[in-house]
Amino acid sequence: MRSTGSWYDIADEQGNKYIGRLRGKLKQEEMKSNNPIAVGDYVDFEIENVEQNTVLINDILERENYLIRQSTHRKNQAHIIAANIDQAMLIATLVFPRTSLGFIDRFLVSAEAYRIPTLVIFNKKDLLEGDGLVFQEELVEMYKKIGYESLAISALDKNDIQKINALLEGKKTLISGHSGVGKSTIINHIAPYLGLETGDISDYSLKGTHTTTFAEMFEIRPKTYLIDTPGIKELGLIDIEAEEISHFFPEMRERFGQCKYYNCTHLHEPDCAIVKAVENGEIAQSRYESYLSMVMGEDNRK
Ligand SMILES: Nc1nc2c(ncn2[C@@H]2O[C@H](COP(=O)(O)OP(=O)(O)O)[C@@H](O)[C@H]2O)c(=O)[nH]1
Ligand SMILES: [Mg+2]
Ligand SMILES: [Zn+2]
Repeated sequence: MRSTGSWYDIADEQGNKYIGRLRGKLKQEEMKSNNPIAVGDYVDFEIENVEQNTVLINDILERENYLIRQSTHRKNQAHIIAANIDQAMLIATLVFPRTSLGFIDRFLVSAEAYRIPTLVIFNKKDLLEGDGLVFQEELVEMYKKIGYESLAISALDKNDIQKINALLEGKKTLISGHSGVGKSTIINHIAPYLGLETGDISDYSLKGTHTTTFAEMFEIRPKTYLIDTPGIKELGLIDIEAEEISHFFPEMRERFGQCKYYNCTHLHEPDCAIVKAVENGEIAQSRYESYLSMVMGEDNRK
């Protein structure tokens, strides 16, 4: 459920809670593979001390999937954020703070690469009006057209919270998004008893980002889990070549093989099906721009 370095919070099938450590031998193997245990992992454990409720973790079961985050300092070292995730819920906002479309698309590419279905939620709808609202609605429609579940909501609206709640039912959902977009507020409305700390908008913009980087999983009702990721700014990608990036844009993937050249990069080649689709409006300009900046290796992480 949670990791705090060398100790792990563990729950069994009956909901009993333990704190555990990796068995020495396992620890060594894990160090070698640089593959630390993560929130959402299934483990095999045995009781170490009944009174103190401590256990020893014997084994980590094979993962269905996992997400990593990019290490800010060491580019080639990855940290697993969470494992065995059913879906990711990306919370974005168009104001206070503004999430860039480049960031959203980067997140979606990572999630595609790890085969994790993603919901794109635009929060703080109540702060928009007129053209802002129209633009937000266009974005929702654009992401829906590509195949992503997408909604514009306000965390202050009970009906909207109900909609989000329904999307979580029976699943293990990773909640992600920039600091200040309202993740904790949304979780608190769904599960008030968790009492997560929420930030004042001025707090995070002045002080920068949080320092906590441990993900935590909450069972909000039987079989329904939320994974909060405080301080995790972006997902990492390992081993994706520039030529592969278009495979993780579903609207480009579905046009695979339709370009004149088999190895088309969709940048400057003649008779490119992707460029044509952008020109006739079938592929959104903003998505193509995100593609370009990823292929060029630009930093569009904000
Ligand atoms: N107006 C408005 N404010 C919101 C909404 N959701 C969250 N907030 C505010 O935005 C700030 C940051 O929210 P928080 O939940 O801490 O964001 P987190 O960093 O993503 O967990 C807090 O002051 C919230 O009260 C919303 O839908 N509308
Ligand atoms: Mg928070
Ligand atoms: Zn092409």
